[in-house]
Amino acid sequence: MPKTITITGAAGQIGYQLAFRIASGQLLGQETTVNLKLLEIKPALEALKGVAMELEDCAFKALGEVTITDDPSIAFGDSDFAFLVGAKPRGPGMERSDLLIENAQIFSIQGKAINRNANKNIKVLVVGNPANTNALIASANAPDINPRSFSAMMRLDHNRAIAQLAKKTNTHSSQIKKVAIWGNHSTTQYPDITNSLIGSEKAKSMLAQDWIENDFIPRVQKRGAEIIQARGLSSAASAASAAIDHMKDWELGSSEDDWVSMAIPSDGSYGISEGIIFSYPIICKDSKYSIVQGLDLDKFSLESIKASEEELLEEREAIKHLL
Ligand code: NAX
Repeated sequence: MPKTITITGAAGQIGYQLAFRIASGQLLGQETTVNLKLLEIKPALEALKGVAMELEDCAFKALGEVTITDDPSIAFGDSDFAFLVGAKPRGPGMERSDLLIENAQIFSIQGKAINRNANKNIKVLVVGNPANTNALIASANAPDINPRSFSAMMRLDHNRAIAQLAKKTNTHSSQIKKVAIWGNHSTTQYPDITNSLIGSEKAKSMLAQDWIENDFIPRVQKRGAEIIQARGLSSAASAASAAIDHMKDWELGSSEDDWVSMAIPSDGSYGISEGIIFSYPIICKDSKYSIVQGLDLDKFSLESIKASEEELLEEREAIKHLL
């Protein structure tokens, strides 16, 4: 059965990476035909046409039809998987609260379009920032779709944490397991290695607490800014790669001996307010996710997690008229 995959902001940096990787079979494999529905705003439609032409020129085996549009109801028509990447960037003099409100409008329109037009079992990944609260808005505007279908991307933060641990311990990233990112995709996120393993050893026993608190955690939290500083542009290929990791694991299952990090609607686990889109350690199986339960959280972890929860509650308050 062919699958319909929507990408919003498809002419942007991340969209340009994502579309080709999905079309080449890196999400659902070579044997599943994917029909891409690419959404952009009107001024970017010409550029999007160029993206569609390049997709055609790749002659990918797994690619079916490509639709380009600026109409959300067309873009989300029969959608099985949606990557909500397009968002308004923070302009000069814009406060974080202005950014929230500007983007809130976009995600409320897209939530309604998903509700009316998508497959009822759709899986939605919000990448566009502020991703967690945008996912909340989209979900609230799609009352006929299970809220568990909406998630926000923390996988880039998760992968960044793994990469930093591998570098520090001179190991390969494949040897690092059970990293968790808790909270919001912002600098309040809590990269947690309390239960992480490097090979068969506890990461905590190999690393100084001072390095964890004063080097590792802030580095992961601020890695996005470090990339902008170096590249002059924000992370794009790594973000698209993380988006594929997120959706692929959700659909096909994550490794049995490992966790991933996904921001999903809180069910109250670990005392987090219900409903906010909060990142937890997650296991995916049978096309569903579940929160890893029963972890001990020390005082430092609890305080860090609470700070990120507070921020998400403030964000929810700022856009409550759209919920
Ligand atoms: P770009 O500015 O290159 O692309 C965004 C695209 O979205 C543009 O082509 C724009 O025309 C389009 N767009 C804007 N409003 C739209 C709408 N209403 N409907 C459809 N398309 C619309 O940004 P890019 O570097 O691709 O980043 C996209 C988003 O990802 C940003 O919000 C960015 O902050 C966010 N990120 C989130 C990450 C995460 O881990 N959650 C990491 C990477 C990235 O920074």
